[in-house]
Amino acid sequence: MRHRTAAGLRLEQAMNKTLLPLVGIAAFAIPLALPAVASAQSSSGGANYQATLDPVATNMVDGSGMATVTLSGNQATVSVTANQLLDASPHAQHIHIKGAGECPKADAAHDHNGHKAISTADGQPAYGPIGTSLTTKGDTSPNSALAIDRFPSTGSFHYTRTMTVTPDVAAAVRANNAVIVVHGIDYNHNGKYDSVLGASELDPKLPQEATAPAICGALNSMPTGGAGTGDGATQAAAGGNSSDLIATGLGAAAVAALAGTLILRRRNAAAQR
Ligand SMILES: [Cu+2]
Repeated sequence: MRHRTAAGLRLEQAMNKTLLPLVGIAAFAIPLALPAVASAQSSSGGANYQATLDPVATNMVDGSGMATVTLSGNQATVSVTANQLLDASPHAQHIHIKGAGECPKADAAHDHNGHKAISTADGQPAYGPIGTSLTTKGDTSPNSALAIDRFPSTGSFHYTRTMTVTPDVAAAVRANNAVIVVHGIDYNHNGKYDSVLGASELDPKLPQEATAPAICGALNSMPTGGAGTGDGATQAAAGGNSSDLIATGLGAAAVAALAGTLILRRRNAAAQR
């Protein structure tokens, strides 16, 4: 019988850790009154940026949304409102930077399993790689790009979170070169992520629909004292609706299955590091 190596032990510990999010997802089925995601805080003194989130061309999205960022130093309060995306399905969302600072146009589409669509990779020349993962809790780095158990999982949601972003993300926002992208589409409108577009290039175990960009908008600075986003009233309203983030137990099993494959992917990714 072999002794456990230190590396083997670490892997075991890592695997145990990755099981925990599944427990959390099971809890989604229970309508808990969770505290608001956003803590009450004043955003006075920060610079405001706003993006209108429009459907990504060719991806058969009916939804829409709005995002605001209030930036003070490297502290960002990010709010995302999304409407009419695929319900009961996780929607990864990020601040993308270092691209062209815009959303992909129809000519970015490629053939995916016989259908013209824009995958996350197809959109990268336009919006660039991930700078910040807009998770509901925990890590916000690109490592959490597909941390599906920590993203909104309803078709319509209000998200607000204050986080510290990296200096390059803060710089990109100030340079109007940052883009908000919410992912997860239902290309064939059958009510679920499936393989109509084949597999995601981010992870062949995931359907392309789960990771393709759904709505997108470039952040642009707003005049000080402009539309009034990011003020106390808006914050409170967004926080009050934050139960949308964890609302609905519908499809919890599907989410758990998806999260399982994502966890596998993360485990594999970790093993490759
Ligand atoms: Cu993204």
